Amino acid sequence: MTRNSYYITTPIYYPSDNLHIGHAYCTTVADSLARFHRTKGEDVFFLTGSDEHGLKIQRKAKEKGVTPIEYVDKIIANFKFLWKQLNISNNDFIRTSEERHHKVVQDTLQKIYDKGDIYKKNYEGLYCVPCESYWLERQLDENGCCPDCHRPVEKMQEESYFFKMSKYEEWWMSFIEENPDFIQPASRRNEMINFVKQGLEDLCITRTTFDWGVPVPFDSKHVVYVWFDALLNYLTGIKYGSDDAMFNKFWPASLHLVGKEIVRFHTIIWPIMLHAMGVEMPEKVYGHGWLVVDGDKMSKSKGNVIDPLALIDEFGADAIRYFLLREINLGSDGNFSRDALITRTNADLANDLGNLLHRTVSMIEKYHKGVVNDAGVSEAVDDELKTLAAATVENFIKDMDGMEINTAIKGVWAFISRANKYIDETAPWVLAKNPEKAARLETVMYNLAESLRIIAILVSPFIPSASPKIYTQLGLAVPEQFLLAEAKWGGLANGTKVAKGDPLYPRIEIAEDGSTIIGGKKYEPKVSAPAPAQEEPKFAMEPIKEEITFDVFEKMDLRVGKVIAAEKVKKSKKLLKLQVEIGPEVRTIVSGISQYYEPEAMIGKNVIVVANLAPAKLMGIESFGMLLAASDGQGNLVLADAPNMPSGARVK
Ligand code: ME8
Repeated sequence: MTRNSYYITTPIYYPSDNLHIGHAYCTTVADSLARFHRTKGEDVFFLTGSDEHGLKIQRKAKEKGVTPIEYVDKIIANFKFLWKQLNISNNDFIRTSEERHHKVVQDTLQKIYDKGDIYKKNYEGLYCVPCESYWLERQLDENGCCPDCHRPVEKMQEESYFFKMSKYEEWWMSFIEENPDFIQPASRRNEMINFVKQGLEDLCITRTTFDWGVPVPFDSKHVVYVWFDALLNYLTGIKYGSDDAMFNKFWPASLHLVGKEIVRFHTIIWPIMLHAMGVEMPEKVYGHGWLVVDGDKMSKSKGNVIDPLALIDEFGADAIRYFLLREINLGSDGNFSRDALITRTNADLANDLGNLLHRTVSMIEKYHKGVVNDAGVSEAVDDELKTLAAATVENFIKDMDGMEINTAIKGVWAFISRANKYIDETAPWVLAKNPEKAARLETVMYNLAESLRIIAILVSPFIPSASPKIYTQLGLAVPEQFLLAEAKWGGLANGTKVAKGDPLYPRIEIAEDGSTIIGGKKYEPKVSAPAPAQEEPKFAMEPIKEEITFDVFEKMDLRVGKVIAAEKVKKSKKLLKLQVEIGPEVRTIVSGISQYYEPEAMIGKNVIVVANLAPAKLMGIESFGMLLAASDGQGNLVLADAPNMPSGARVK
C-alpha cells in the first residue's frame, strides 16, 4: 500500500555565526521535495531545526560573556529569518534546547539503559571539540589532528556511558543488504559498508566535561553526547511519545536529506539507535554533495563565504533557489558563482519563462480583449505541444520521485522553450491580420495560456513565488495548494480573462563598475566598511530642552526590541535597515547608526525602540519606530540596550 503521508527532514544546523549559501542549499533542496510531494496531494511534514548543545557552544558563549541559550537564541532567530526570506515551507522548527526534545532524549536513554545496551566505563581519548568526536591515535591525520576537520585534538579523560553499537553489527549488515535503497546515492552505501566491515566500536554517548546539554536521567553528572541527542530530533519533531496519532502518521520518515559528511551518523548510528529502541527504520537517507564557491571550499579566512541574505536581497529568493536546484547535481559537489547565477536567472527566468508569460498575456489582451476562448481549430503543431505537456508532467513526476531534481527542471524548461517556439511557428501577429484565421488565433492563444497554467504547477516546488503570479496574470484564482492532478490539458475554462502584470523576473544588467542593476535599482559591489574613526572625544553638552509634563512623557511607548536581521541601506553611509522583533511582531526600522555598528554586530542585540512613533520614509524605506542611542555630538554613539529582557518588554 502506498502511503499518502510524506515526512522529510534536513539536518538540524549548528548555530553558526556565519550563515552561508551551503546552509541554504540543503534546506532549499528539502523544500523543493516537500513542495513536490504536496503537489502530489500528499500530507507532508517537513522538519528543520537547530542542534544547539555541546562544548563548542558553551565555550563560545563564555567568550562572549553570555549564557549558552542567550548565545544561540540570536543565531537561531537569524536562521529562522533566512528560511522565511528563502520561502522555506517547513512545518516545524525543532531546537534541541527545547523541553519537548529533552524529554524524548531522556526517555530514550532510559529505555535503552533499562534494556542493558548502555554501560559505564572510564574513558581516555583524543577529542576534537569542533566535531564533538573522540578519535583513536591511529585515526588521526598525518599531522596528528582530527581526521575530519584537521584541527588539533585535545586529550580528555572522563567517566562515560557507552552505547553497545558493536552488538548490532551483524544486524546492521543484514538490514543494509535487505534494504539496498536505504542509503543513497549508491556510492555512499558502499562507503558505509566498508566502514562497518572494519568493525563497529561502542559509542561514547555522555560527557562530564561540560553541562550545556541534556542531563542523563540515571546519572545527573553527565550530559548526553551531541549526536545521540541531535539525531533524536527527527522523532521529537513528530511528537514521538506524546502524540501517537501524529507519530504513526509520519513515521517512518520518508527521507532524511543530509550532507555527505554526516551520512555515517545517519546510516550507522541512527538505525542502530532506532533498532535498540524498537522503532521502525526510516525509508531513505540521501547524502548530497557540497557547495563550493568559484571552485573553492567556503571559508572565513578565504573571505569567500557567501551570505545568502545579501544574495536574496539582491536577486530574490526564486533566483537563488532556481540556481541551486538547476545547476547542481544532487549527489555531487556543485559550484556557486555569481556570474553563473546572473546568467541562469536572465536566461531561464527572465527570458524563457518571463517572456513566455509576458508575450502570451499581452497578445491575449491585444487580440481578444484579454479573454481566452478555444475555438477548436487545431493543427498538427498543437498536438505536438499537447503531447509534450503530458510527457513533461509524467517525466517530472518520475524525476522528482527519483530525486533527479535538475533533470526534472530541465524537462520543464524544455517544455517552456517548446511553447516559446510555438509562438514563432504559429506567428499570431500574422494570423491577427487575416479575419479568416480569427478562430485559429483563438485556439493558439488558448494553447499558450493552457501551457502556462500547467507550467505554473510544475515550477511551484522550485520557484514558489512565480506560480501564484502566473495564475493571477492568467486570470485564475490562486489555489491554496497547486496540484499535479490539475496539470492535465484542458483545465483552463473558456471565458477566463487574463490580466497583464509586472514582468515575472526583471533582467539583471551589469554596470561597468561591477554593480548590478535590477528592476532599475543599483546594487553596489560589496566592500567591507572601514572601521569607525577613533577621535579624542571633546564633549560639549547640549542645553536641556524645555520641561514637559508626565502626561506628555507617558504618551511615548518605549519597548525592548531584539534585532533579528540587519543590513546597510544601499547608497547611504549612515543608515542601517533592521528587522526588529517586538513581542510577536517584526518591524522594519531604519536607523542612522551605520558608522557605529556593523550589521552583523546588530543581530541578536536588544535595543530600545520608540514603538509608537508615526512611520517615516528614509531613502525610500518605510521605518516603523526609532532606536534610542546616546551621542556626544563628536562622532560617538552608543545604542541604549536592555540585555536579558524579553523583546516587547516596556521601558519606563
Ligand atoms: O552537521 N555545501 O550541522 P552543520 C552543502 N548539527 N552543504 C553544506 C555546506 C556546503 N558548503 N556546509 C554545510 C551538522 N552544509 C549537525 C547535524 S543532524 C541530526 C545534526 C550542510 O550545521 C552539511 O552538509 O554542520 C549538513 O548537512 C548541514 O549543512 C548541517 O551542517
